[in-house]
Amino acid sequence: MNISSVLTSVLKRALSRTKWCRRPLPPPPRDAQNVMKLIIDCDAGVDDAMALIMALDYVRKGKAQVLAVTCVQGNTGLDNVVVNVLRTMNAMDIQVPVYRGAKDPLIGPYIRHGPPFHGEDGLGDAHFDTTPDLSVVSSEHASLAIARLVRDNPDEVTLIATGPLTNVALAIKMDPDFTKLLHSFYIMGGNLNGRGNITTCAEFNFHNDPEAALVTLTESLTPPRMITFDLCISQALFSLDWRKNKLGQKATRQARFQNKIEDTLLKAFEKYYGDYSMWDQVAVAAALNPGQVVTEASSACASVELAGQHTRGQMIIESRLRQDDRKNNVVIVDKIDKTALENMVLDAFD
Ligand SMILES: [Ca+2]
Repeated sequence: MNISSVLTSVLKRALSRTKWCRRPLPPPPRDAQNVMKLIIDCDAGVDDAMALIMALDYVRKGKAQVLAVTCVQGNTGLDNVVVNVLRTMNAMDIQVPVYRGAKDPLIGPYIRHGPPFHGEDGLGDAHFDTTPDLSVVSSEHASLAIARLVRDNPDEVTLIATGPLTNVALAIKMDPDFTKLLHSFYIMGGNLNGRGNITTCAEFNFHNDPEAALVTLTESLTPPRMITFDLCISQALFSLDWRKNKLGQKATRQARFQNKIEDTLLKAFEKYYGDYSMWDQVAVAAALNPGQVVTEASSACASVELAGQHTRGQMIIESRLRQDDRKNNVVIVDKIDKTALENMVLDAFD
């Protein structure tokens, strides 16, 4: 094979993932009152907290209704996640329904891999004098609630998953058809090029529960829109100076809360990344405002490695050309408008 044919082959391969869709994603539907309906499945988590504040900002502005925040193990254990979600809502002084979900991945117990990036408690081990009122948490399991709420609001709900996909996969296994009734579905998780952040080859959310990620990607009847690790560390980077001296100078209650829980994490950003990266915030921004935030997206056929010694949890994209039976099952968000993301973050902390 000469150089020219090699280049042609590489180019064709690169285009093979992108030929189905290269346009901004359409805005979510709004009801007669112009309110979009959200379910947020999260493992809060410092970036989940900021993402939740962004969604609640849309609630206080009357632009969104959060039908449920469903909690899953991940950045920390389930009990901490529930408390962290309640603390975040208290910081915004907005209460929405909260549900407990899976305390373990589908297979095997909850295991902490490496030092906890978000602190032992998931919110940077910041000290709080009060404990949220846990009696407000619903007795219904998160997975049941996800399927029920989507069925109660057909074609209206945007599901945003910013943690391991355990709750979502359980919901799919119990009620596969509910995913057909989603308006849209966003996932922060997975990677494109075998570069990981929890292992060499895997992104944290997928590595935490690879079986759940596989079920979700291959069995959801609404293709999820993927906010990958690759996207976040290449296009959602802000300087630490911006984080500390622009966002960090906001004086609202939610801004003081975020500064407090992120204090330790910022030191980790300085040490490991050199910049401030957003992850879950990108998924929520894209879901709330896809017309502005998402500037390029492409359909792809994705799976998840379950067995690899080094690659368990890695997202796999089928890119061979001669795969006529390939079924695209995800939409990869390729490019975002960083300014739109920045403005949404800054607005949420006003
Ligand atoms: Ca998360």
